Amino acid sequence: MYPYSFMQLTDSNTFFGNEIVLFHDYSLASLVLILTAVMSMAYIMKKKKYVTLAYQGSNMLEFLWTFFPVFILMSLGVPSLFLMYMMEGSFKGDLTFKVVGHQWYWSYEGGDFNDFNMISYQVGQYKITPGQFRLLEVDNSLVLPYSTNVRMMITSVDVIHSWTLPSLKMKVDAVPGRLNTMNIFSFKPGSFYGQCSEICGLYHSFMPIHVEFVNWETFLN
Ligand SMILES: [Cu+2]
Repeated sequence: MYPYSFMQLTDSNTFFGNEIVLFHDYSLASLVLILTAVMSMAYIMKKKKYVTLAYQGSNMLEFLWTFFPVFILMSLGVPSLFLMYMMEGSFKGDLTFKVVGHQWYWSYEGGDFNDFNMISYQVGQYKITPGQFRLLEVDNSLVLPYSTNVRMMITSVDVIHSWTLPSLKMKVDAVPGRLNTMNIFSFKPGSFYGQCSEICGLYHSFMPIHVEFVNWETFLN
């Protein structure tokens, strides 16, 4: 039996992540509202034939069923675009890291630390120790400072992968020949897991992502 919270999105650890969760809830509420309205109107029209006759040639009805859908679409579109530009903002972060997708592992390079170069493989399911997560643990996890703007540049060297961290509400396609940018800002220290989210071949399920957020002092020492 799962706790009730498992049915919802994971708790987010970024400011825009909270906005995304709110936007998701708002969209879902709008959908339920529309579905209820349309279904009940269909039901009423089927039951009472005179309703359709009473509104024939009604300008007010024409106006309303043009105005409300436009209003709903605007209320979905504006926050959606706003969130998209907020997440992909290309301002320079305090730190920059490069993430490279490979078949089937991730490698990380730190632009601000010339010699930082690391390969992150999954820990096989027969090698994990008690307390570790099956299929999610990696040998070298990426350590980042929390409460800091970190700019991640994501690319791939073979096929399309996707670098994803659900609790940071982050999902960026790693496309060969292209450098995609996204900012990370975690307001909490912690250990976050993710998985490649673009079907990339035989071992697609076995290239997990593990990011640990620590404070600056721990990060530098
Ligand atoms: Cu992949």
